[in-house]
Amino acid sequence: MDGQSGAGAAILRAAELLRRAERVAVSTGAGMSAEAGIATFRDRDGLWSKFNPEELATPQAFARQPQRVWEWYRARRAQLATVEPHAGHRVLARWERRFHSLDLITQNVDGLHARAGSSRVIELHGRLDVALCVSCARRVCGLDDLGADPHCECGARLRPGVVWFGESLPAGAWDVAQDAAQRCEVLLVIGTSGVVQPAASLAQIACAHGARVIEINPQPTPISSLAEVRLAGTCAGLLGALDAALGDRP
Ligand code: BJW
Ligand code: ZN
Repeated sequence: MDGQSGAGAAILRAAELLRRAERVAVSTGAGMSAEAGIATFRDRDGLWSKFNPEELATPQAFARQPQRVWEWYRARRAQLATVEPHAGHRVLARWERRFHSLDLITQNVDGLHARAGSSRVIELHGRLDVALCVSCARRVCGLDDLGADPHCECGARLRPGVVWFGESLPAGAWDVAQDAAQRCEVLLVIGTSGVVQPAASLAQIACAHGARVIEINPQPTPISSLAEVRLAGTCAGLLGALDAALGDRP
């Protein structure tokens, strides 16, 4: 079954919830970028099936083996230069003009939402195209190859500008995301396995504040039980179908 077939009634229900909403929040995970060609983490062929997160995505791993960690991030940064946002990213970018307010929250580090034209993206886990000095406040932006063990002008080591396990989220990002979840009437959760905190808790927060939750994911997740509408399929096609079902405003 492709992303759209069999989902007609659910799409109409989701479109109805969205049509009545003024304040919408969207929370995306790695599944959002899968159709752009970027691997997810926890799917059968995902990154964590080939790599051990404890050896690559913790501050302890970086302290132990900075060159090994940078090798992995260099490969992912190089891949990022070869991919493009897909139609689903562009639908979400257009929706900034459709709703009174649209808060787009992502766990993704690939910057594809911004590249598709979304102007305000709350990035909870940082960005692959940023490197940070571990000592001073310097940020090095862009996808240039920084070498095997890059260092800052101040002499300290640079690290990937992403959030590893056990680290806090970027200053302010979690507060803004939490606020968006509390204020929205509809939360659309797309392509996340819903196991990484605190991002996964956005659905509970939204529900507790009276929002309706719509989930787009080919697989059920811990968030599914909170979803009033579950669109079981892939996001590029389903977001296109949802956009078409919404029609022209109003
Ligand atoms: C499709 C699709 C298609 C496929 N269309 N869908 C117990 C012990 C130790 C620690 C903890 C603990 N309990 C909680 C913690 C904390 C920890 C945590 O949650 N761990 C759990 C895993 C156990 N969290 C943290 O440490 C976080 N920090 C923290 O909590 O600080 C304290 C704090 C508290 C409160 C407020 C503020 C701070 C930090 C988490 C950092 C996560 N980092 C990573 C790596 C980023 C860098 C990098 O990319 O290298 O972030 S891990 C990885 O997982 C990445 C992702 O953003 C994140 C989430 O993954 P996501 O997006 O859900 O992807 P997948 O692969 O899991 O799922 C993809 C989904 O898409 C699947 O469901 C598919 O079905 C679907 N899909 N194709 C739609 N086409
Ligand atoms: Zn520095």
